[in-house]
Amino acid sequence: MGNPSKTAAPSPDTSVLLQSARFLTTAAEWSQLPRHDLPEVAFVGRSNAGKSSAINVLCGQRRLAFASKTPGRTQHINLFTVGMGGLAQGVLADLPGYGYASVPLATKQRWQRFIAHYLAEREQLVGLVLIVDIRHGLGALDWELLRYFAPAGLPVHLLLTKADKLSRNQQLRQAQAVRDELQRNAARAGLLAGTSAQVFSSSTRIGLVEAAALIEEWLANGRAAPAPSAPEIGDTA
Ligand SMILES: Nc1nc2c(ncn2[C@@H]2O[C@H](COP(=O)(O)OP(=O)(O)OP(=O)(O)O)[C@@H](O)[C@H]2O)c(=O)[nH]1
Ligand SMILES: [Mg+2]
Repeated sequence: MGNPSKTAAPSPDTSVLLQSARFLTTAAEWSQLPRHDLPEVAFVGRSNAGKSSAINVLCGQRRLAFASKTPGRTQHINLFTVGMGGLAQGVLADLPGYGYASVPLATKQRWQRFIAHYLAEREQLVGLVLIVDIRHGLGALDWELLRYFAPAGLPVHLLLTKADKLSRNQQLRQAQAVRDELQRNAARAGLLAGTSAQVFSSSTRIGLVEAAALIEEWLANGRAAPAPSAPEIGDTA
């Protein structure tokens, strides 16, 4: 399997803002996270789901986030700034993946605490991008993470990635199944600020334009007051 990040050249089909992404810093624990007052969007998902590859392709850069065949590669929260004309306008955060069996238990528990703390307490967050392998759908650990995040009262967007592994019909079927699952379970998990899901591939760039536009919109709108509205299911296929 090729590394899609190696083929992702800068491209006009992603947003100009995201293309300006630059490495900011890396944090192994809460105290190392930079303080800033910019809107921040976090990328989370199971180990090896394709988070770093998605960040690379969304930012039109080959090696911004470190993508790897070795699961558990991203062991810190890596942060990137985006902004035009030298002015930082937002931050993207690449989180360590969860669910990788071969990580020692103590390490796993440390990451888990860090991720949970980050999701619940990071004031700069404006939205969460959850990366899910379209072939597997949402798993128990994804739902656990969503429950940690729910009190933040912020929107969640799912990138159903590695869609290049499925036929178009299978992609649409899987996307519908995941949207149905979100509709059934989001409110029970406490997610009241909106959930949406779309088909995506870092290899073939399926869904790139829609995903980049949504993230850019989140960054542009900044931190909104938590929405008291009923859950709403997007259908950006
Ligand atoms: N075919 C295909 N492979 C992909 C896609 N996205 C990622 N991959 C591959 O999946 C593997 C993991 O990708 P990463 O982006 O490193 O995944 P990650 O979620 O950041 O992984 P950790 O940081 O270890 O949690 C790599 O071998 C990638 O080349 C995709 O859209 N299609
Ligand atoms: Mg990674």
